[in-house]
Amino acid sequence: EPTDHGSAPTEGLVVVSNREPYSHSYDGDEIVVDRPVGGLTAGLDPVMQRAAGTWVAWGDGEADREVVDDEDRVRVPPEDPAYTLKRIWLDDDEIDEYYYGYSNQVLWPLCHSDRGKITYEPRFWERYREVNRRFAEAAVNEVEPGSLIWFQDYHFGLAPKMVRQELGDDAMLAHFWHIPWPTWDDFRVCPQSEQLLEGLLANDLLGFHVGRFCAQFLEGVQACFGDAVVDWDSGVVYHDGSPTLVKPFPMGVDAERIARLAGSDEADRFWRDFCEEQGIADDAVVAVGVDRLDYTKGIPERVRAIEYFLDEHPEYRGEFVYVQKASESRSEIPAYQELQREVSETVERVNDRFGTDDWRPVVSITERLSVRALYGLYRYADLALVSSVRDGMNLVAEEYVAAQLDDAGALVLSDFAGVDETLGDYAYTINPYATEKFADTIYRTITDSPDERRRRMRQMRQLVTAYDLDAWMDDIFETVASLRDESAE
Ligand code: GDG
Repeated sequence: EPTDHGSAPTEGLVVVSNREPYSHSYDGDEIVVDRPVGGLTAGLDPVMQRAAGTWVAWGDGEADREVVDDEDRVRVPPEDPAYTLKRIWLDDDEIDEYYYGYSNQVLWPLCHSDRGKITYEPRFWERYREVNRRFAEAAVNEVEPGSLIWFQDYHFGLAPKMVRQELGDDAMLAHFWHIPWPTWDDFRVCPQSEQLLEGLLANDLLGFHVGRFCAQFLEGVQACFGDAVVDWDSGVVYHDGSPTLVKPFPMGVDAERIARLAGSDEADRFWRDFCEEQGIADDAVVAVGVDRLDYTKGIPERVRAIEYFLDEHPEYRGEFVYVQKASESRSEIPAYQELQREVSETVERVNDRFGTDDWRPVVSITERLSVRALYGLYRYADLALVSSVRDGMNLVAEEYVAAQLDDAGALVLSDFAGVDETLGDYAYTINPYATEKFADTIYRTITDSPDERRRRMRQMRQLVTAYDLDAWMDDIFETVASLRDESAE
């Protein structure tokens, strides 16, 4: 049943994100459109359709250029146009320096408190600023009186201030930062820490997944600017202009849709075929891990824990299978190439050590799965292993829970993932670096009574269903609406 998004803007919403909600590509000579498959873009699409606003995003690829008008706009969805997609083109240098450079080799490791992975070059920063300026200008061109501009993520740390300078106090600006915010001691490593904080403080509302990230942001602002005043009860910070409300909004998933698709025939079929192809026995204990291949996800740590588990519990050799669905990501960046090597070497070692003619402890899949296939994998896996060393939220944990139609599975969860704040009381908690305890927890999860596992899963399913993606968006839009009311008083 669709929610009505009571406080969602009904006109003039402008969304700014790096990825686009619809992308066009060539299928032979024909141009086809790929639509949003999941997560935020899919969830926001119906809101945008009702708000009839504009989505500003990076247009990637040749076919994307073919379908736009002379202002680089295209109306979407194609079959029943309801809103405007405004595409921003990035040339090779911009992709290299703004996207792979500042966004993913400075801000990403910085915000995940991994300073050893930061590669900083002055040209990255220059380009990040230029690209932020281009997106900001595009957003400014799209606003109508009363518009809300909603920025997504760390690609746009500067754009809010640029927009504010153009539009003044009348504009309503909100930003959701999807990754962690580190302590000030970690953040001040960044040569542009001050400019970034000022960029973000131009927002009326700044959202993070959990309270800890909000507190760390506010502490940073206080440490950086002598004149900043933080009201810790409300989360409002005053610095150089209008106030910013900093508030946690733990992101949810479309739990109802996931459950529906996890129960589909395609999901069943995928699972049956998959087990047959991979030689996974009917009564095997199957654990699953689903990630982008990213060094924040704790993948080598996870495989080492599995190795330790098989060392300690030889009775599970031949019985336990770990299915790793890891998709290649940001492969242009050396740290990611390094990780790919480390993961495949670790997997190979474990498979060589324990594997037999008819059993492989680790089954790796790298190709992208359809959502139905993915939800089938979630549904039938006995446990999910989420072992991030840092993670803004981690939607995989929530998706796994949403797909547990029989409440039979168990979630092994790192308490370094933001989602631990939501599900931590009922998940089996681990520290990904504590290999022995991680292995122990896998054992405990498998050997706990089915009743205990069910009890935990039922609680988690309730949480994930109650605070789903729609609830998350409503929460943000309601907060914006209340800020509007306040400023009108
Ligand atoms: C960032 C933050 C935060 C993966 N493989 C396939 C596939 N996926 C989908 C999953 C899930 C998504 O990718 C991954 O989301 P995560 O939340 O786990 O991680 P990040 O990509 O790092 O996202 C994170 C998130 O933003 C939202 O704010 O939670 O902390 O790092 O939805 O299902 N989907 C399909 N096939 C695959 O093979 N269809």
